Amino acid sequence: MKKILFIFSSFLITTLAFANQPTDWQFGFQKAASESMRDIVSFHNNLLLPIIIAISVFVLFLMLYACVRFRASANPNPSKRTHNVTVEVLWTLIPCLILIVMAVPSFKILYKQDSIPKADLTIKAIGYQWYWGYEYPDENLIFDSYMIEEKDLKPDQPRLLAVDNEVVVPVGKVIKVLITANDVLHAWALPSFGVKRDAVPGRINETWFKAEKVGTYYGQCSELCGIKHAFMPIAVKVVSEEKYQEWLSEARVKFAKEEIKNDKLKLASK
Ligand SMILES: [Cu+2]
Repeated sequence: MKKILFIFSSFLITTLAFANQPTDWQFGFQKAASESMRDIVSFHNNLLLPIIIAISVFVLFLMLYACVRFRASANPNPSKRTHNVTVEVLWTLIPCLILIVMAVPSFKILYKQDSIPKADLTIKAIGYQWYWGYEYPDENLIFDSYMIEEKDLKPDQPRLLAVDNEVVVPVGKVIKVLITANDVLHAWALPSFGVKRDAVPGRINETWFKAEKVGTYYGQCSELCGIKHAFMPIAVKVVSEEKYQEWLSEARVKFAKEEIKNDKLKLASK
């Protein structure tokens, strides 16, 4: 009993402390950090779960009822009936209705995610075997983002998720993400933002998110892409506008895509 209580309490505590990455004993989704993910979670919790539970309970009841009511000892001469029009119409119509009830809100969420509002910042994510490369096209930035090996982890860095160069974005801004790949299929996915898009060589996919809370959010490549598929995590650091500007002025020097002129360099480092 003590063990169960311990597991339960540690589950609660870790869930609260690290809401934006997978946790031990996690049950369900990671905590939502964008409107899009909140939509997904409420669709799942308020509509899908009740339907799933109701169907499971109903089927279980039918099976138990059939086992007891039509057991061999109670039915020495089994019925030879093969068709029942009413039942057949019902078991076709009711599942159709259930699917329609599920499809309407599901498509609403899909279309909402698909229509990208006016972007405040555009980022390009490029999948490589096996790491992610990022570009900030409007800021002349380009950098690679590699997973930190287990032996090099700092105490607050999560294993298999922490990277050397995180994507830094300002909080409360619409971030448009252009996603592509250089070699094979990858997928850029961030559960807390409800974002997942395939990275396809020769094609640019796009998605967007608006992070509502400051913090570091982790995701992973979600398309089986090769031997080190599990070792190309995605880390997005959401910061305040001032912190973002600070980072930007450092990054303009550190990650400059094209050579910057001296006066620009001076400006950037100010
Ligand atoms: Cu990949």
